[in-house]
Order: sequence, then C-alpha cells, then structure tokens
Amino acid sequence: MRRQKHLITVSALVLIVAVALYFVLTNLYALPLAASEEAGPIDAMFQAHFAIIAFLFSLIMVFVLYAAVVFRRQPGDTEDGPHIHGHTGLEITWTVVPVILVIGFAAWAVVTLRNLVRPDPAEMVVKVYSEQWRWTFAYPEYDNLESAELALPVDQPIVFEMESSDVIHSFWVPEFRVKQDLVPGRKTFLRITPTLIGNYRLRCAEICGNAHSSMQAEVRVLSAADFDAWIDERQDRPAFAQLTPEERGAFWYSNEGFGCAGCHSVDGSRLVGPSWLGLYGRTEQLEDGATITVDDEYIHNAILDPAAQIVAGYPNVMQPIYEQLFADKQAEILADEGVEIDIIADLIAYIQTLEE
Ligand code: HEC
Ligand SMILES: [Cu+2]
Repeated sequence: MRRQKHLITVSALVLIVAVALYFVLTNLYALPLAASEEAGPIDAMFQAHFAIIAFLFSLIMVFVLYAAVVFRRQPGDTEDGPHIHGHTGLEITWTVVPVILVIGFAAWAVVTLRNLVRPDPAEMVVKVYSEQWRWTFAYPEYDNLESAELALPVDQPIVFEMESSDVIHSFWVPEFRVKQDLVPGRKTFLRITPTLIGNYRLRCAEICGNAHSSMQAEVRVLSAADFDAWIDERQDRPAFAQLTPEERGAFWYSNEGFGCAGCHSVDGSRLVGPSWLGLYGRTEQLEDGATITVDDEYIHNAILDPAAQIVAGYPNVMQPIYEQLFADKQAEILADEGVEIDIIADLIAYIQTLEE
C-alpha cells in the first residue's frame, strides 16, 4: 500500500516536472522565425527532442531526489540497507525502450533528410560563390545576373549551386533552418523554398579566417512581382559610361559592386575598417608609426596592396583581390560599352565627395 503511494507521487512529480521543463526548454531555446518549407519538419524534430529530453531528465532527477529525501537515514538508524540484486524486467525495459527511441529518431531523420534534398521539377537555380570574405550570387535564368545581395521569390523552390574559391565556408540563414558547407574543388547543393516575405541575413557558419564574422549577405524574400522588378531594375541599369565617376564610385562601393560597404562606412561609424567619411586629405597614423596624408596614391596602394600600409588600430584583413577583380570588370565594360573605365579613379572621386 505504502509502496503504491510512493509510486503515484513519483509518477505525478515526473509528469509535472517534465511538462514544466518542456516549456522552459522550448522558450529558452526559442527557434528563430520559420521562413521556409524546410523549417516545418526540422522544427517538429526539435520539439520532439525537447519533449524527450525534458521527460528523461525529469524521470531520473525526480527518482534520485525523491529517494534521497524521502528514504534518507533516520536518526538512530544504524542498520545496513537491504541488499538488492538487480531487476531483470527493469533492465530489459530501460534497454529496449531507448533502443526503439533512438532507431525511431534515426528513421525519422533519414526520411526528413531525403525529403529535404529531393529535387523539385519547378526549382530555380541560384549560384552561390564564396571567398574570403564575401558572398556573390548569380542567376543563370536571368543572363547570369550577378548580385552581392540574395533576392528570392517567395514560394519558389530554389536550388543553390555552391562553390568556394579558397577555404570551407557554410551557407546559413537561420530562418531557413537548413545549412550546407561550400567546399573548395567541388559543387555542393542546398534546396529551400522560402515561404515568408521579409529581410533575412546570410551568415557564414564555418570559421574561415580573420574577417569570418563580417562574411554576411542581405537576403530578401520578395513577392513574385517584386522579384521581377528587382531583376528588371538590375538588368536595365544605365550603362556605366553614362554615369559620372562619383556615381560609379558609389556603385563600386556598394554591396552590388565590390562590397567595400561591408567593412567601410561613409557616415563616420567604425566597421571592420576605417570610415571613409573625411578620408581624403586626412592625416592617418600607420601601424609602423609613420604618418601619412591620404591622397590618390595612398588610396591606390591601400586598395591594391592592403597589407603594405596598415592603419593603426585596425586588423590586416582587407584582401589583395581587387586588382584582378577590377581588371576583369573593366575588361567586361570595355567589351560591352566600348569605354575604358578606371575603377580606382571612380572610387577616389567618390571618396572625395565624402567630406566631413
Ligand atoms: C573585409 C573587410 C574589408 C573590405 C571588404 C574592404 N576593406 Fe578596405 N580596409 C579594411 C581594413 C580593416 C582597413 C584598415 C587596415 C588596413 O589599412 O589594411 C582597410 C583600409 C582601407 C583603406 C585605407 C583607409 C585609411 O583610413 O587609410 C582604403 C582606401 C580601403 N580600405 C579601400 C577599400 C576599397 C576600395 C574596398 C572595396 C573595393 C575595400 N577597402 C574593401 C577592410 C576592408
Ligand atoms: Cu566564410
């Protein structure tokens, strides 16, 4: 009779603590907004894990604490406790039940993964290129249009074809849940169907060097009409030859151009690198103790050979990649528009407009 009373009390306690713990866990580890079709099945697995973790933790802790408190040694009790030689039924139960659970979860995971990677006949290809430390996207269905921000039409299945030109990076938008590494020398794929219009952020999820934390990109999920407008706007961009050097400089600076904006602000605030506000003509303290005045030549060198002169107080993380990138772009414009453009001169013209 007494035994039954203990059992009922413990069972009730286990249940109450498990339910309470489940609520604490799911609120403590609240999952981000779910913005893709893939998020549904993954979140369901998370919730099931939380439920089982809460139950098992409660089962063990309640038994241990209950026994320690209720069956503690009474004052004056000097007897040994009864000798117990195990319980075969119990041992079989606590072996078989977890085995079934683990196999069940494994089967569930395999089925979920297979569904997540299955090609969809209606999917749109978006290419993803990663390098230390920036993302570039290309849309083969729209003349290979290139962009530094990722725009996606809502409810459209997407397959990302991903490549890395240096080290391992990882494509991760928490709201889409799924994540995939980009591995140099091979192509990797990731499939998502965005379901919620909004702005998100892509973060590299593989530590990939000094400026890993700044390897991010804007992700915009748009309605079909807004996505078409986004494409049109980019395809109908005025010819570079028709812009002034300052306008071109501002474009090169932006994330649609060469992404200097990721590390340099134009409003005086400090990002990874120094702000460009009031840069031209400024007296700059270099790491080696020298002082210089910022002029055309200094900017030229700062871009082409960033490691040669480091601004004091800043990390040496700017990559020596721009000479090649600029040369390629200039050749492309020459071929398209028949004009020679000097991207560094454009950038200098733009920087000169940023007076304090
Ligand atoms: C990954 C971050 C990053 C990116 C992207 C980046 N820079 Fe920098 N840049 C820095 C850092 C950090 C410094 C300061 C350290 C140094 O001098 O190398 C710097 C310094 C400079 C300087 C010297 C500034 C001064 O105050 O003396 C210039 C000019 C410059 N960058 C131009 C550019 C241009 C143009 C681009 C785009 C084509 C660009 N940077 C892209 C991080 C970056
Ligand atoms: Cu990275």
